[in-house]
Amino acid sequence: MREPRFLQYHQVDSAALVAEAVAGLRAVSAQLSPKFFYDALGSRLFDAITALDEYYPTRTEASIFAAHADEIAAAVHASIGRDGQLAAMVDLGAGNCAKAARLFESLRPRRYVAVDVSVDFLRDALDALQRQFPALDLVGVGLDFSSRLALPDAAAAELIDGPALVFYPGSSIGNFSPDEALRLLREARELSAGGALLIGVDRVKPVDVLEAAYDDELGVTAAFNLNLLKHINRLIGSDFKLREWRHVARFDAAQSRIEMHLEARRALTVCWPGGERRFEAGERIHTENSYKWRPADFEALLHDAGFGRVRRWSDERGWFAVMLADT
Ligand code: AVI
Repeated sequence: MREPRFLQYHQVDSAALVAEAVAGLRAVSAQLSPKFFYDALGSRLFDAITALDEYYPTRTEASIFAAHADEIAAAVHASIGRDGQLAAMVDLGAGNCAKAARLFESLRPRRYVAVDVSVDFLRDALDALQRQFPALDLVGVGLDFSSRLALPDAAAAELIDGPALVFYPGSSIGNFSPDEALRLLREARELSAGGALLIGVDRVKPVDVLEAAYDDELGVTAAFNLNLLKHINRLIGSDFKLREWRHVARFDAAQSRIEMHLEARRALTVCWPGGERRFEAGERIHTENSYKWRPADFEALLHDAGFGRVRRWSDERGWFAVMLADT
């Protein structure tokens, strides 16, 4: 049996993370990057979010892949397949690799390249996948592609040795602003080496549905948002008290995005070694944007990024879209 290979190109630089968090707290409008959600507890809370009744994206996307599996596979093979096989499938933000693995039988990739910020997240998942798919060439790549998506030249030449399918599910593209999304899509097109992109995109829908998805009755999303402050306390030694903050999630129709914030319940001061920040009652820390797209606008973005033909699948309610873009 083959063994998965692991390549780490990104080391987490904790001094840079501390500097980023402190700069965000000192900014006139305080902000903390959504990457601070994902400590060990935050990742588990996100998994719990995906199981909530109100959080429709994960289950709706899965239903689209299940309902249109054959059609999607046929479209991928018609675009880039060779003899019914794909040279490579590159999974961005692969996590537990489950979404990609569900497509292996229909897509039949020769190589699966799972990209995530740390290869350690990928080890267990790839070891288990190798037992299930002994002939598949499995590669885990540790890379933070949030500011730039590119493999070192030698790795790209070795791993992407034919037109590849870049897979970016889960509406993670929604956590990028339109300008950042355009940059990432251009880089994904480049990485595919003449292949295609299969991407999950969350659609604009009634505000009550959107706001409930990001402010659920059980308070799991509130816990996910507040947990960021615990992570920051550990990272920079600050003294955020979670009971003094409340979770806020609102849809901004003009920007077509859900915004998540943490709001101070009263006037307070947060201290950390070497600094402090006063917050007035009601003052907020901006923690996340989640953009919702009209399919025509997202298709236009794909064309701006250099992609050609785009095919699209949706659910009956028109809440989510899976798009396949040819290069
Ligand atoms: C990871 N990302 C696609 C999620 C979203 O829907 O924007 C993160 C999330 N934030 C709150 N709930 C889920």
